[in-house]
Formats: sequence, structure tokens, C-alpha cells
Amino acid sequence: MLQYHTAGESHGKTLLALVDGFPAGLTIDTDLIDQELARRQGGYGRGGRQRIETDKVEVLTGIWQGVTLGSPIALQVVNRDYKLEKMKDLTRPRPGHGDLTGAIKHLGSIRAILERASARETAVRVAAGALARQILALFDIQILGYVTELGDMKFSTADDSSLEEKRALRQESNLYCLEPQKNEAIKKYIDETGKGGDTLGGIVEVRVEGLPFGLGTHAQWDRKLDGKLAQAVMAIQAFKGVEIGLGFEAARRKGSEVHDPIHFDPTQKNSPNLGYVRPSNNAGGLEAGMTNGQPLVIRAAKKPISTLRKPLESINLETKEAEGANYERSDVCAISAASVIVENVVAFEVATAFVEKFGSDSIQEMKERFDLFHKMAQKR
Ligand code: EPS
Repeated sequence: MLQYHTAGESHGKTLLALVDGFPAGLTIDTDLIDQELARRQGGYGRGGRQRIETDKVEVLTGIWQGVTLGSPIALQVVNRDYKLEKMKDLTRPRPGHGDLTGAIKHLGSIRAILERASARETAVRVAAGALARQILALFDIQILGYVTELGDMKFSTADDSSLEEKRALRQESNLYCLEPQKNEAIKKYIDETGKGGDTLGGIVEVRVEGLPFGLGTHAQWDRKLDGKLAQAVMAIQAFKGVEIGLGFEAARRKGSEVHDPIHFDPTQKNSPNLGYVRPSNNAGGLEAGMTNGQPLVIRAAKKPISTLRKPLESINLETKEAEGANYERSDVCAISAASVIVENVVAFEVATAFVEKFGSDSIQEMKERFDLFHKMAQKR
């Protein structure tokens, strides 16, 4: 099974991801991983830390002459801002962070909790996802994440444009949304919020195109792809909600206004949808926990960062007196970074389901099995 775990503290020596179950025989392009790491550091509203770091991946194990061995792959992103040994503890927990609960749970310091709870850890989650999506790229599966809301601002999802057109729009945006003409308004909104000592959250959407039928399963709850995606995305720091396709809106409509009719177009028989076209995609590409040949569409909501320059009410844990929460350097808005994180976390889960269906021993075997399945499914 393809899976990963991470290690590392925000201001510790390094961040690590251990990726297990990765197939042998794939030539890895580390520049593509570095591009995703650089994107994660970007977008308007990020804090001072991003001027210190230039995140780059080092592949420590599992690769020989640029090709995966089929053995565990250890990825490293070194922290330039390593200063953990010199850092002091905090006494006034920040509402919304894990400070209070973690310190009580572990009978320890706030520092011990915040260093691991920090979203800095997402650098190696992005690295793991950017590695795994290189499997998907071999099978022409494309993934794009973008911001659709920032605080009370809403952005177009450019529904009539292709994924590549959307990618070009995103490239021009200072927030990785699809409306670059709003760059100035975005800057103003974030600057004003920051000046007021406050922070902003938002919503991101990820689209995955070119998926075959049948990734995931209907047969067991913990292998349903919608459930696995929801867990992976909800487990990103500060995320509070996940929707697939129409999401919560589906609950407000009648069945006839929700479910996507099934048509057949023989000219599309060779494409991933095998000719089964759907005039709408309210299901977001997943039915009964399996991909249905349509684009996967997933949205997720991120709360505003909980470190506020204008602190919220808190308690001094030593004296139990009321005091403002601690402030540590942070970002006003990290929704652009969040879109990169969700994109790569989704890529990892899709790759996991892909390996589950087509095998994890070698890329050559996966290709044969992928082609065989396509041929057999065309005859179904
Ligand atoms: C982050 C690095 C951190 C924070 C942010 C994400 O850097 P520092 O704490 O050294 O300024 O900017 O972390 C959080 C948002 C959080 O909640 O902890 C990064 O590299 O993304």
C-alpha cells in the first residue's frame, strides 16, 4: 500500500517524509517537486518565514540513478530557520491553535505542541504528493488546485475553460485564484486585514482530470476514495470542511436536480470515460466511493490562521490571570499555500488508489494492467 508519514518541527533541523509502497522503475524529476515547494511558499499574505526559507527536496533513500527502487523513499526539506534549541516556551495559549489542549494532553509545554502542529510541516506533505503525482502524470492524469474564496471575496471557477487555461489564469493571480484581474483588490483586502492585526481564511478547489473508472471501492468503508480524500484534506492544518462535487448544496435539492444522467457517445470510447458522458458532474467524479470516469472535484474550507497580532483573550497558564494570547511571527493569509497543499495531498490519495488498482511492484506492470483494464472495460 502506498502511504507516508512525516517528521519534523517547525523550527527544528529538518522535515522528513517517509513514503512507503512506491512502485519501482519511475524516473523521478526532483525539479517538479521543488516547483510545488516554491509555489507553497508563494501567494500574497504569507509571513516573514518565507523570506528565510527556499524549500528544496532532497531524496535520501529509495532511488538509484534517478529511478525508484521499489524501496521506501525518504524525502527531506531542511529548515533554514533552525533555532528550536534557543526558543522559549509560551505561557498564553492562542485560541484556535493546539496550544492549550496539547499542553494539557501531554502535561508539557506549549512550544512542544506548536512546533509540530505548525503548518510548516505541510512542506513535506507537498513533497510526498508531488512525488506521487509523477505516477499519475505517466497515465495523463492532471491535477489543478486554486482558490475560490478569500474571506468574503468569491472568485470564478472558470467552468468553461480547460484545465490548461485555468492553469494559465492561476499563474497570473497573486492568490492562485482564477481571476487575476482581482490582484489589486486581493492585496488591499489582505493588507487592511493585516494592519488591523487580523487574519483571513478561504476555500480552495481541486480538479483531477483524466481519471479512469474504478479507483477506490464500494466494498469497504475505509477504502472508499471519497472517505480517504476527506480524511487527508481535513487533516491539513486549519481545515474545517470538505465537499465533493455539489457537496452540502446537494442536500438542498431534489434527487432529479442532483444526480448526473448517463449518456453514451461512441466517439469518446477511447477516452477515460469510455464514452459514458454525463451532462453534469454534481457527483464530483465519485459515486459509491469509486471514480466514475468524470473529473474529480473537491473543495475545502480553511479557517483564518489563529495567531493574531491583535491578540484574543486568553489566560496566563502560570498565574491563571486573564491576558492576551501570545503572538509569534505568522501569516495574515495562507490560502494560496493551502491550495498547493490540498492539490498535492489529493494527488497522493489518488495515487494510492491507483496503485491499489494497478499494482505497486513496478511501473511497467502498472502500465500493462492499466491498458488491459481499459480494453476489458471497453467491452463491458
Ligand atoms: C509556515 C511556517 C511558519 C508559519 C506558518 C506556516 O513559520 P514561522 O512560525 O516560523 O513564522 O509561517 O505556520 C502556521 C500558519 C501555523 O499555524 O503554525 C510554512 O512554512 O508554511
